[in-house]
Amino acid sequence: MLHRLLIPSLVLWALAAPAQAQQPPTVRYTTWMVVPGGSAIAVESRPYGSLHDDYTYRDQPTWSVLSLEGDVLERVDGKLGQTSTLAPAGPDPVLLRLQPGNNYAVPRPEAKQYWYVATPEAPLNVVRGFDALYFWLPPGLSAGTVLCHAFSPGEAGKLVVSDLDGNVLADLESDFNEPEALLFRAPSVEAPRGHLLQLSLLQPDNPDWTIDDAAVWLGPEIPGLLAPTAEAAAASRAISELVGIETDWTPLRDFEGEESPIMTVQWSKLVEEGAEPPAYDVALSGEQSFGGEQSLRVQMRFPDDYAEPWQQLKLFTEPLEVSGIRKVRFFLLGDGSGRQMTVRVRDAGQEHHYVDVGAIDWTGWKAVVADFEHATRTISGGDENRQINGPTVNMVVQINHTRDNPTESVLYIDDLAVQE
Ligand SMILES: [Ca+2]
Ligand SMILES: [Ca+2]
Ligand SMILES: [Ca+2]
Repeated sequence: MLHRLLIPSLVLWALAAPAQAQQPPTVRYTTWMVVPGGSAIAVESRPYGSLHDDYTYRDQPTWSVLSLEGDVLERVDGKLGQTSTLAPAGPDPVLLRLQPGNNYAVPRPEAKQYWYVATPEAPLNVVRGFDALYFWLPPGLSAGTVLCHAFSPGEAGKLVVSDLDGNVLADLESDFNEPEALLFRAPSVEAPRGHLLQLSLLQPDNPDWTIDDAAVWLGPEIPGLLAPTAEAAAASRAISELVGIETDWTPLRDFEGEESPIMTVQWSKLVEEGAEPPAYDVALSGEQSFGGEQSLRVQMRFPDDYAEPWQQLKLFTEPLEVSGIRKVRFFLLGDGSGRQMTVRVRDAGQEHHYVDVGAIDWTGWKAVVADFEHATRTISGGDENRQINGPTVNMVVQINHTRDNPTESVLYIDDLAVQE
């Protein structure tokens, strides 16, 4: 998992800005933080019985300091109910891995700025929620998602995203027995450096529910860092770069207006004569959107007696002006159909680059990222220089159908962006 979080690079950064007084969150299981080197971190171990006097866990609490390359620099076996102090040497930022197991930990860094990691791979495992943590929504995103999973029945929560003036952008109260995403729209004010937003996880209003254990993470489109202050959230960009989270996306198409950027729609396989062809309908739609008011609606429907073992729907964009492409990202409203998807780029030299982006095994909006730099990719034809060359490329979204998949899917695509 470390490799997904980290990239080897070390940079110094200045510490500034005062912290706000706030009770720090209580964490459980395994939770990661990024903290500045050269300042101490007090980690308090709390037994499970401090909140629940009906049970005792003997789990050994363990606190580790790791370099951003993933090397363990310090490891402390804590004592249940006692506070340990970690003292990473400065000045480079380090990762803190807190493993209280089934018991609890309350970390208190001495530094003014620090960050809780809250990614799909490494969520913040928090106990009884938190009033306010802050995050940075990078420029170019008109919306984002926050996810929560409180797997125990009866345990629930209320997620609230607000701006720094306390205006609520979106909220969601749920039992979160399965992971659920809260979709929020960015404030409409111009923000060339991105938005700073506040996240709360609160006691639900439903009197039958209580808040206890919950995993919280930011959608993959947002650097997965939650900070104790807005000032620290403003420094998330630099930290994101240190831990290998990309933030520089160039928006290409938002699927607003009248003209669809999809130029051609095709099935991969021809249908035998006399057989009923599968149907598709691909058009801009106001039914759903990730950003703005519209998205691309993609419907595909197969006859019940469809005999082919597989088929593939291919959506070709119009020429897109880019100098090159390292990554492609778009948002997809999934239907849980399990259909496999591939993103292809045909570059200006007629070279085809393919990356499989996995199965649509989710519902709701989620970022889909095709990494043409690092992921396993197939390249064929064209100028054979194995690079995606501009000045224009065509992108192709390829959606598979096999006999295991349902006979109908309705998907929505929005906010196509690239890293050049
Ligand atoms: Ca629950
Ligand atoms: Ca849109
Ligand atoms: Ca090429």
